[in-house]
Amino acid sequence: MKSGFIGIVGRPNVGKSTLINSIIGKKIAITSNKPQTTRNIIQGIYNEDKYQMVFVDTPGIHKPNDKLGKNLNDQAYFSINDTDIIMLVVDAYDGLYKDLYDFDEIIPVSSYTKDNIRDLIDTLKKYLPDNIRYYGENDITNKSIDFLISEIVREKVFNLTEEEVPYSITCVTESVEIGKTSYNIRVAIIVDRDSLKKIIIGSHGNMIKEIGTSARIDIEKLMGKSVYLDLFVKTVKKWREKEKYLNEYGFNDYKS
Ligand SMILES: Nc1nc2c(ncn2[C@@H]2O[C@H](COP(=O)(O)OP(=O)(O)OP(=O)(O)O)[C@@H](O)[C@H]2O)c(=O)[nH]1
Ligand SMILES: [Mg+2]
Repeated sequence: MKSGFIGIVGRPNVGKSTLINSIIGKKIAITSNKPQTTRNIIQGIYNEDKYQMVFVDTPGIHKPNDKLGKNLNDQAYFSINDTDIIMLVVDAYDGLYKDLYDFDEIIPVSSYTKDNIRDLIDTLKKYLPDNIRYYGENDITNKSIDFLISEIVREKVFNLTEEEVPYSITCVTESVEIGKTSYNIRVAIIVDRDSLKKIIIGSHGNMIKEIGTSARIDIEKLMGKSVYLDLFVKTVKKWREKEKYLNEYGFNDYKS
């Protein structure tokens, strides 16, 4: 048995979360074509008979302009200190930074076509330092179902809205109830000012309907059962600056 923790780091929007999903073979981290999508440290657990690799997705390192931004960088740096192997992800279009550092390995991959993903996994096996199983062999992430649900909703907002809107919201799963044939799930979309409520709801409720429909499809895949999804929008002024909300929404979990 060999095991270890592998930190996935890099600039925003280079494909870190897409890579972790491709390695694990399931969508555990949300992705978008906008920077700063990932806001939490998310572990993806890859299992084989004799191997367990814990991949740690991190927020992209960037120049912060609010408390949340600073916190995202802190999480990324924290997880670098806490892993056995560091995998720096760069966009191949930016060129391979071979002279940047004396890397042990450089492996070109595509998360879309899965080119070289197998090679990447096999190469990493050489560097695993531990010999215990950290998680059950059927576990794929350390995050709760509630967290994964709220992230799916946030992904839809990220992909369906523009400019500052994706950055001004967060999502919280308020309840998950098991009914006879389906789950009843309530998720709050938190905005930092009332004017954004209108944008999230959209004219005649079109936007929130679209967010809800696409989120429900992904949540049903995750839960394996039909889902009734109830979304509502709530204003919490300046939640990105308030320690209380950053704690409540899980952005300070890495400190404990
Ligand atoms: N063509 C191509 N695009 C990719 C690949 N991997 C990721 N992308 C795209 O790159 C964009 C960013 O992907 P993410 O996985 O969200 O990037 P990230 O590094 O996690 O971004 P942050 O969480 O914001 O730091 C998305 O539009 C992806 O679809 C790949 O292998 N090939
Ligand atoms: Mg990401």
